[in-house]
Amino acid sequence: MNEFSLDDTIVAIATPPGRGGIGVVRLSGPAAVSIARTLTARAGFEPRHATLSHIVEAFPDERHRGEPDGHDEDRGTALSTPRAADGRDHVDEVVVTWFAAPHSYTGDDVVEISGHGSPPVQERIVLLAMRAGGRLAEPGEFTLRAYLNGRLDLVQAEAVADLIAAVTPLQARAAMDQLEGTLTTAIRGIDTALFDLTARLEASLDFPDEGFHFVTRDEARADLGRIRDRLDALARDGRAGRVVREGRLVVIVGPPNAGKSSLFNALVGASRAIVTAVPGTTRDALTERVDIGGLPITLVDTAGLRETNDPIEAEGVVRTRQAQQIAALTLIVLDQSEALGSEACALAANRDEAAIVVVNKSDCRPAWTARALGHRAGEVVTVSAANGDGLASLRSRIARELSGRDDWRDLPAISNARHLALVDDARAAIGRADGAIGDGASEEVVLMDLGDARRALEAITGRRGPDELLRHIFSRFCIGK
Ligand SMILES: Nc1nc2c(ncn2[C@@H]2O[C@H](COP(=O)(O)OP(=O)(O)OP(=O)(O)O)[C@@H](O)[C@H]2O)c(=O)[nH]1
Ligand SMILES: [Mg+2]
Repeated sequence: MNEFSLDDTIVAIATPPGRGGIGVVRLSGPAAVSIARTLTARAGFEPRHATLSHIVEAFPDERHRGEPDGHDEDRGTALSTPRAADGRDHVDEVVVTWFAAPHSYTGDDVVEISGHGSPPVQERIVLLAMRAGGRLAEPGEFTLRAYLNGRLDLVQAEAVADLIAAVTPLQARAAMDQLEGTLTTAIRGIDTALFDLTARLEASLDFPDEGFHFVTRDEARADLGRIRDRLDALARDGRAGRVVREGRLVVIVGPPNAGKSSLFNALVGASRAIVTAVPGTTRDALTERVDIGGLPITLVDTAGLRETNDPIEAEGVVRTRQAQQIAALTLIVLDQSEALGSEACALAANRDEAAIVVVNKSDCRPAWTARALGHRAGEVVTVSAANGDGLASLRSRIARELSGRDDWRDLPAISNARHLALVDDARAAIGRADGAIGDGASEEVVLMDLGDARRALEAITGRRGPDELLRHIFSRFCIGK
């Protein structure tokens, strides 16, 4: 990444690869406007005005080279090669917008060239911009510049990547919230409280005699308790936040013919898995991504669990067990229309914390009740995969089991594992500071712990993170962002 230089002008296609109604080439850096002038042969642009222009071909001969024989004689006719009044070829008709520094996404001069969404045309514009002095941007380099220019902090830059990567509306909302600074504000609030305590302890260092001069030990511990509460709340929020951001694996298990594949299809909303009345239909584990209560869930349908001599089915059962081991949550599907078999009883009895017993085929006459399993009625979820009854409750139950949340009116402020690890570091440092005050330690000792806590918080929003970390974070981005 050129040691994060801000001196050169970067260029990239900002719209997704492929064809589209429009395609945008973006330039950022000190030469952005002069490159745009060269590309369009215009004298200049007005900031924040859309200007209709043409991209003129700077190297017409080269452009025709490498095309199949026989096409060349068509070149030069008005139809195949549009020409400007000065006789130069037009590459594309575009709209150019200049966002003058510092009022742009990156904080540099930014020029956006909106042309037709045609890959060869877009690539040509990028190449011409490079010939005119631009350099091809690295992945995420526009956002990196926004960060280096102080337009975004690290949390916000990471939120940009999350927003682009979001697959559910809830993920997008949570990322947008962080982009707008919710987490940054929460962290700053905690840091301000820490700064206040630090300042009072530092002031008392100037006194020759020992003792907490500007804050009593009790007051200091009460302050730390309040700071710790705020960090604890963030850490709690983090559980739900991580599930929203990362998603989870949910595996459907149960005896043969219980309706696992029917339930899988109903949750996926498509007839993805084969359903038949023959027990042992599903052999391989099937996987689909679904949005369950806003959470990006990878749902796995598996082979029914039973003793079998069929080697294919036996391999299926092995795979079921493997999927169960890595899943965050298991749905144990049982058939209520048939008498309880030994497999069903064993599954329901051995269920651990991370499992929901789903009683299927509620549209049929029940052959048993939840009590027969040793469960209360409220512990199981009764559904009909055939007619959809109970699926809404099952969805909310899955979301609640995974995230610990019932509603998402308040979005989780924190969702990124890197941020959460640093919140934990800060909590540990606050714990040490509190212990030191309790043990009668001097201000110096307490101040060291407070310094550790502040550094951990600072690393979350990171006004200037280490280059390695920045490289890691920004390499997640696509080119052009
Ligand atoms: N009436 C009724 N029938 C259902 C329901 N769900 C599934 N079935 C039927 O039960 C049979 C088995 O369904 P599957 O979804 O293939 O069951 P499975 O658990 O995947 O079976 P295996 O893959 O063989 O382990 C089929 O005939 C389905 O039509 C339901 O809610 N109500
Ligand atoms: Mg099946």
